[in-house]
Amino acid sequence: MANSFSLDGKVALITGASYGIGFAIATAMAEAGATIVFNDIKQELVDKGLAAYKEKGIDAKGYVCDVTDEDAVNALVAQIEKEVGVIDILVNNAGIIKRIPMTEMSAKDFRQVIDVDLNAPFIVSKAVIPSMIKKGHGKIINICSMMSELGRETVSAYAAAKGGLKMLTRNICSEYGQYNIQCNGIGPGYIVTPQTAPLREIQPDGSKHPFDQFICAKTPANRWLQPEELGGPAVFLASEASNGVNGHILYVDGGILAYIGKQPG
Ligand code: NAP
Ligand code: GCO
Repeated sequence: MANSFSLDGKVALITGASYGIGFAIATAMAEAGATIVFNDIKQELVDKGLAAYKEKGIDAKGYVCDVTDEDAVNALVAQIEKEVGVIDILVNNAGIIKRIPMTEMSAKDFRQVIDVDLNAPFIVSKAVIPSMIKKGHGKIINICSMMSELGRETVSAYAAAKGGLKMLTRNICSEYGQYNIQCNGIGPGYIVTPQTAPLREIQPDGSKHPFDQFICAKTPANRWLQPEELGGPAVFLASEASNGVNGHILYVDGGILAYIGKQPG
């Protein structure tokens, strides 16, 4: 049984994986045997990532690439195929958020979030699928969100993108399942990373940020999750153990979506 979770001999590309969730997923995949390739938008982030992987004893390859740039992505995938091998596992992890009330948000900002969080997973998936078809298998994991299901104030673009990403996941499954490609999503709950740091800032009086308290009250586990808690679910969805799972969003949220929330008082 343990062998079906092995990623031995597999090449995994994790986008935007210098730190945070992408780094934790890549680390878990390396521990399961995969060769790790990642990209980030700036050289300094790639360098930071390479140093962090090295510290963990992982021989990762890092590249600078903006995932919204189709020509750059096609060149990256060709370079990886030449230097490392055909990509067996793609994790569309790179993402951005802009927390702005919708009526104050410019269309330019809205488009930028959609570009990184939705158009880019389309661009990168499109670039890797032809070789996956030729090789006879492939795994694509899209990093979705609570906002693939729920809305909240200030995140209209992010929610629209992550909701769209859930449906892109189901469509890739529908269109390419016949080629033994499984495309699934992971919907992280509230995870301790720099992206969510502003929501956890200690207040001037030393108390917890109201949003921090709100999330704990909404989570049966009563806490934020750590990036490492996404490692096991990601390895499962990248491995043969999940060959029958396709078009599914696996929410790793400490139970948020199952819970009405703690009653006040
Ligand atoms: P993050 O700050 O979103 O990390 C994403 C990485 O992608 C960063 O290194 C970022 O670079 C990079 N990136 C941004 N735009 C890019 C582009 N155009 N091309 C290439 N790389 C780009 O941190 P995270 O919290 O680990 O989030 C990872 C993923 O999980 C995102 O998709 C996020 O939406 C999703 N997620 C996060 C949470 C959470 O609670 N943290 C929950 C659910 C889902 P910069 O540092 O320069 O921006
Ligand atoms: C926010 C958060 C979320 C999380 C995550 C939830 O402002 O509500 O940033 O959107 O990052 O995606 O799953």
